Amino acid sequence: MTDTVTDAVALDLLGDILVATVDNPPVNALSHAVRAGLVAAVDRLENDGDARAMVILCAGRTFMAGADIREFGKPMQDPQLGNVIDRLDACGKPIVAAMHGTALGGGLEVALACSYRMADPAARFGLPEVTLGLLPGSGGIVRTPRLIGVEAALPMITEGRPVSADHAQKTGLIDEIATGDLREAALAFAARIVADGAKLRRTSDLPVPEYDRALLDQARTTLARKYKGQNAPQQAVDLIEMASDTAFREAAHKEFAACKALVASPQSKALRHVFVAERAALKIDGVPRDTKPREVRKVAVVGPGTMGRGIAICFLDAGLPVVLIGNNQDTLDKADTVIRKIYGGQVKRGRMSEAQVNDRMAALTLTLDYDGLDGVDLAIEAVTEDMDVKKDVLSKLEQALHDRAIIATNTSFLDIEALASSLSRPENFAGMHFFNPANVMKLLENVRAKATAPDVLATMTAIGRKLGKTPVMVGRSEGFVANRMLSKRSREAQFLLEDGATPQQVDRVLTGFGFPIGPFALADLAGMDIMAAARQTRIAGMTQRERDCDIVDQLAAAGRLGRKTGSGYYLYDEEGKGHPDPAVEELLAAHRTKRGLPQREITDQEILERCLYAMVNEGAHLLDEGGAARPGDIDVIWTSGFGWPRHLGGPMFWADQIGLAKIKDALDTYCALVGDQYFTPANLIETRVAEGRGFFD
Ligand code: 3H9
Repeated sequence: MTDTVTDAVALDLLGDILVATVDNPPVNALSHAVRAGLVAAVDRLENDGDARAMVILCAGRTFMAGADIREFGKPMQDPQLGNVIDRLDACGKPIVAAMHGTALGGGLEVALACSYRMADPAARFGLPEVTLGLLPGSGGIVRTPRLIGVEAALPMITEGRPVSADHAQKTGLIDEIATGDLREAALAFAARIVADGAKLRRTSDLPVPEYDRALLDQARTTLARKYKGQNAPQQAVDLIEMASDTAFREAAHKEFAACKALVASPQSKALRHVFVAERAALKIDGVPRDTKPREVRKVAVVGPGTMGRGIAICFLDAGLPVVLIGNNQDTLDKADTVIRKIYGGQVKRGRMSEAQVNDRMAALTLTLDYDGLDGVDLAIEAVTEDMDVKKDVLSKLEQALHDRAIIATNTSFLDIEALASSLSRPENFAGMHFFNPANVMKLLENVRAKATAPDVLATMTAIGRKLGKTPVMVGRSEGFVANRMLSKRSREAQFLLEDGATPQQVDRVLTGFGFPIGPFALADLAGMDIMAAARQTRIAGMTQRERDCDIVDQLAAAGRLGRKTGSGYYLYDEEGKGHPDPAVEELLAAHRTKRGLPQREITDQEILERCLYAMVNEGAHLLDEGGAARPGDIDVIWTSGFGWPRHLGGPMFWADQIGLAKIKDALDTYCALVGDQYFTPANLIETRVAEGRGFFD
């Protein structure tokens, strides 16, 4: 008979095996009802003379995926996860964890405290707490090295890297991989344990196996580079070291104390914010959650240039056939060569086999016309940024495709409504703004137009996920979200040079903040010719000062095209390392003299505030205009696509931590210093400050 001990845990006694089934959708997080239910299950196992062993398994799509993130920051109701784990560990009868889906964080810690672990062949196991700025706080750090050794435990704990069932069995993290039905296999496994004398196996009784201590310092160095500025990975290494030198109980207390302290840390709050914001970004206003996406079986991409080729690769990699349409044979031939070269690189790096490349190339059709579009359910145009050219392509696509096929534009700055107006089925139309290189960049800005049908919006989000991207739905606005905010940072970086800063000072401040690369080193990487051309496309909309601030053009004219010519904002040595160049100082000094701009001492604080507050203010303008739906969406865009450090939560979250009142004061100061047209606070900032609120209150 099933005994429901809490809303989330049910018990069944099958012969002499007690089965505890956790059912807490969507991911069986260890919320209060689960914790209380597991304690009740251990009580029953200990007190029921008929029960000789227990199996813990989960209903639904996964084993427990960790502590309930929504409970963090609130007073945690007893029993705490640590108490649950202690009860499992101390139980006098064996317990088998039977895992499927993803056993993560606290979920894996539950399993580690059981005597035996078995899993479905497709299950994955991980301790992703560091990705939330936390540490496994309920035994993950003290038990994993005891079970599998420090070397295998390090990447799991310090980087949150999940492992497969095969890997887990090889290292000893799990005992057995189930064949057939997991529940049946777990019951048979438990019956064998009982027949064998119901022996207990406590991970807490094991010693940490000997290991090479140099591994710890190597990990510290690698993690400092990979997770620059993040505290949790470094602390994880310290705690692994502590756990190998400290008695189990004391080590477990220290582990919990460290995790608890991190829950309250600004970095963890920021990382948890991004986790939640990424999921919220998938929910689109006006699109009910049960909206069925349209089926996409085949894709067409128009324009075999850099963007079109990258977009085609994205779909081929996701297993969809692609028709790539060009307007002359040369560009198609070039596309074929470049795509093969990109795949060749993957083969060289061991990421793909020749057979996979052949399959993908066989799924690619290169064509000069729109005739072969039968069965195409989604077409993306990636032709020149010219309204008339794009309109022409869109209407050709509309004629060639079936009535429910989705047509998307990859425009970066043209008006989405003007493009929609050229179509007779605008409900099928939207934007899909990929970033270069499209096959690498995670961010995908999907753009909704007024008439886009809800199931088209749902399809674009679903497709984004299928491509392994982070899709964020944005609205009509000039330049959309990422580029538009970036352009404000770039503007200020340029103005700061005019006012007296050096490229290296600006880059140092922004990389010190946490960006992987500064704007000027990035420009040198992209190429000054490309930067100058991009500037020309925007020049009509620029203010007089922006037009006059033509440093990019001057560098390009001087042949300083960046890394590729050995000089740009920096001078590059033979190893490709950039150095400050007196010639750039001279060019800047001459520019200031010509423009009559006095050079002044610029502080690091001014650089940071002008570059980043300008972005925050633009984000607020975008929210005012409906260009972005939520401040969290902007944070997802910037953390997934443009190098904003994840542990600082994105520009809007960061702004709230500083306080909007302080930001508004600074914006007012820069209105006086730089100009009202650049720094007038957005309405949203004004109203939120007046109400004493932040973006997220
Ligand atoms: C921890 O365990 C600390 C302990 O060591 C110590 C404590 C003292 N809690 O991602 P999805 C929700 S820290 C609450 O779209 P998928 C999620 O918000 C935790 N809710 O699905 C979403 O809700 P909604 C360590 C959670 O199939 C829904 O579930 N664990 C949690 O693509 C579906 O999520 C982790 O860090 C949670 N822990 O991926 C695991 N997890 O539908 C974090 C998810 O309302 N989770 N939700 O938007 C994941 O990595 C993925 O969610 C998972 C499923 C792989 C499980």
